Amino acid sequence: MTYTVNNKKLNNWVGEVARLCQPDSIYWCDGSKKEYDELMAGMVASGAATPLKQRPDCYLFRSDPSDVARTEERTYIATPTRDEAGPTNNWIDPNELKTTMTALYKGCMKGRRMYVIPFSMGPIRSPIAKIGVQLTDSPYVVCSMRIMTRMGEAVIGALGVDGDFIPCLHSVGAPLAEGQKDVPWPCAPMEKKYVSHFPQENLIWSFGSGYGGNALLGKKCLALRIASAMASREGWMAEHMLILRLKNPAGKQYHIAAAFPSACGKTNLAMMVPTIPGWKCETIGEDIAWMKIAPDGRLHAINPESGFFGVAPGTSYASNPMAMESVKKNTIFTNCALTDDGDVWWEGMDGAPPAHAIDWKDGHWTPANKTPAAHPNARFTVPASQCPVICSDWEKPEGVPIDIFIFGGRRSNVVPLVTEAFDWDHGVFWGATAASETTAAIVGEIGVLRRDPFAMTPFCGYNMADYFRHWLEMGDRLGNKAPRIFYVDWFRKSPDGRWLWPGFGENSRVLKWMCERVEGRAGAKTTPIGYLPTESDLDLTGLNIPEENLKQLLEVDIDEWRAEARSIEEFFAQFGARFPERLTRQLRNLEKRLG
Ligand code: O2Y
Ligand code: MN
Repeated sequence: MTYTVNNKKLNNWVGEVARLCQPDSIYWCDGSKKEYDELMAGMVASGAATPLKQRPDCYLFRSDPSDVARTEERTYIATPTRDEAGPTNNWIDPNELKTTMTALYKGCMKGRRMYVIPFSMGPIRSPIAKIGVQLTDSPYVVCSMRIMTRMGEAVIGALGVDGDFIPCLHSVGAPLAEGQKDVPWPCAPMEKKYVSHFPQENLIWSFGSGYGGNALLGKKCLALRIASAMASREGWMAEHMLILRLKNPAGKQYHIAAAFPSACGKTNLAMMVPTIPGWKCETIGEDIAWMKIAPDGRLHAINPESGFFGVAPGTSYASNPMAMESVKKNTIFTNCALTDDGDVWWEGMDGAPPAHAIDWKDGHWTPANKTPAAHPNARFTVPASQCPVICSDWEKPEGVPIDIFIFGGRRSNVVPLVTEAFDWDHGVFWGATAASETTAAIVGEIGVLRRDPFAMTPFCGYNMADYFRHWLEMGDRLGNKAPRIFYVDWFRKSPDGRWLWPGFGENSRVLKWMCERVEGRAGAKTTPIGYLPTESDLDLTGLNIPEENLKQLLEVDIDEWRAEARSIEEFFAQFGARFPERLTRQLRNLEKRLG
């Protein structure tokens, strides 16, 4: 160790875990570039990482084929009672779960080194930030955490002698016997994987997976599941939201936080290049927002992360030029394909596919192959600071004041391009009823409509009905300083399956309408589901879009919405007595307006 740790809770916990997991050695991470380079060099030497000739300081990793995404069915919220976790979470009694996992952790780090990673979610010492410490036996996780969080010695300084932290225990669950050769991506079989949260203790235990949200515990586990439970107890918000700053030609700034389920183009929207002349978008965050009511009475947001863990397939200069520019150096790629000239490639990248590549399973691949070269959930892990449109205030400790909330999902029908909520409660109703067609970001069936309130179903660390109540109460506290709420669907299709809206940079036209609504300048028509722009309320200058598309994008089909209301009623029923009456009232009001 190159620094001294005087925090008793931390020293005791590290000793206790070491006795249980029995690593060969313990290494305290300082967070330096030198340390990162040494760990990478070790992984290159062992065959776990491949340096990329075409991109400076970039590495490719291939995961085990069984360990490619978040595993929701192995993710648990262990509250004292099942009711506290609610119907949308997997629940196990905390004592039972600890007994099972303690047995798995026993000796699980034999033959490996245990790394201690002190990290801060949010700028170190920000009033909104929280400190975590992850113990892990994966050097890949250490390097990824260095990108995704503020990590190392500086955090130990901020923790001090008696500062508190969130303990995050992680093991890939693959001990090595004496002389046993390691595999490139060690992990445990599915039935031994656990991603466990103990919200009452602010504690995370993850076992058996080395991938993404299962293993980089600052992200989904801490910054969403544990933080959402803390936020509800402490009166703030931890949300699955991007944060962006939009500037109009006069230089006026609007801060937007938007929640979309996994793989709905959140990263693309966060870094969008507006097509409307004079408008500019700057990125603050692309996945998670932590928000507190500031002394000015407004909701201020920070991005608790310091990197992007973005989906590679589909990312191109056409869909997200800023992400493409971001990943030119200092990036970890996971499960992308390797080209013969030493670059990465994935489906949906610009240009023609390579004539030959090594696919994510380390096999030979040509365009004639039936399977994709990159896994659909292949990822890039990159410092946020490398994004060309990163906002100059993205690390402001007090955050930025939010003007607009957007909810959305991937719906090929029913939901219009954009709708403004009548008021806060109506907006919360929109958030609570959000739905999306599933994609490859999680293990499971693809293309099924799943209701995903606030895009938080996989990430809410307590009963979702209590979470809805928390949103309603935050609105009461914010009063007339509450952000305005909108709902969007960029993914509408015509009956014959064509996209109706071009999306990407053209979405700035919709954002412009929202900003003008905030200013009281743009018009709207009142419909049973909310305020909708008419064609003339949207700035469509220079956009060549068929009249028929616009008609479909901005219409409310009463019969479809009556069916939607019935489906919402069924969805709400699962929450039972804990469900807030104010949201039932919203549903009844919708039914009345639909007639
Ligand atoms: O954690 C994973 O394996 C992929 S899921 C993910 C990664 C980054 C940002 N968001 C998500 C998500 O599922 O929402
Ligand atoms: Mn996400």
